[in-house]
Amino acid sequence: MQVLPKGLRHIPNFLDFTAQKALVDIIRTIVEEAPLYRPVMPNNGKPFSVRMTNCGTLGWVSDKEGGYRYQDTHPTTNLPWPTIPQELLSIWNETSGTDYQPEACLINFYDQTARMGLHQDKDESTFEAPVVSLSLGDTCLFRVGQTTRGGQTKSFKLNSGDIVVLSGESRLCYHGVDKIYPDTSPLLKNGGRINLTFRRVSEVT
Ligand code: MD3
Ligand code: FE
Repeated sequence: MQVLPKGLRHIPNFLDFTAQKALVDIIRTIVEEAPLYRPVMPNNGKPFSVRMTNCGTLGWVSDKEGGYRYQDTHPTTNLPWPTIPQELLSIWNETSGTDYQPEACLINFYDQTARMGLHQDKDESTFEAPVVSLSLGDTCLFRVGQTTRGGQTKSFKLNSGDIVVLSGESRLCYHGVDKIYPDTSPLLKNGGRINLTFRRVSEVT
């Protein structure tokens, strides 16, 4: 009986506190150029509890009219997304096991009450490439299930500095964030959690 999907790799404490601090400064400069905004659900327009922005040639967005998709500009500034800084590309290069680069880095910001329901990441044109995730700030309770809704799920905590690499079968598994544990990390002045997900969107040729 296998609960954790094949291909999921959790690397606790990949970054030490000093390296985490440096990345938070880098993320701050990205957010100055591409401010966090609150996406809404397709169809019903219900706002996400998570605020988001992106860097890369493509960024993930959601709105009522256009639905979930990738686009090359920020939805409120209409400017191209900032490029992915080398310090972030290095994380992909050290953990993804690929020799190509990600196109999108989605930056999710969770305040202490934010959550993300169980979903699959299926808006990319390729599922061959892995997804790499980095957690910063407060600890969360993360849940991963199977490739079909309603399958068995397993929960575990993701701490600041942890990496998760999703490749192979795990790439299309349902997953979500059930809760943030307030005040579990001193990294972010006002608390909360940042998650970066690096993604390949278009096919690798
Ligand atoms: C497991 N973000 O942005 S990242 C998302 O912590 C998203 O913000 C969560 O799910 C967060 O879409 C989880 C880790 C992650 C990313 C993709 C996965 C886990 C995954 C794809 C398949 C299975
Ligand atoms: Fe996801």
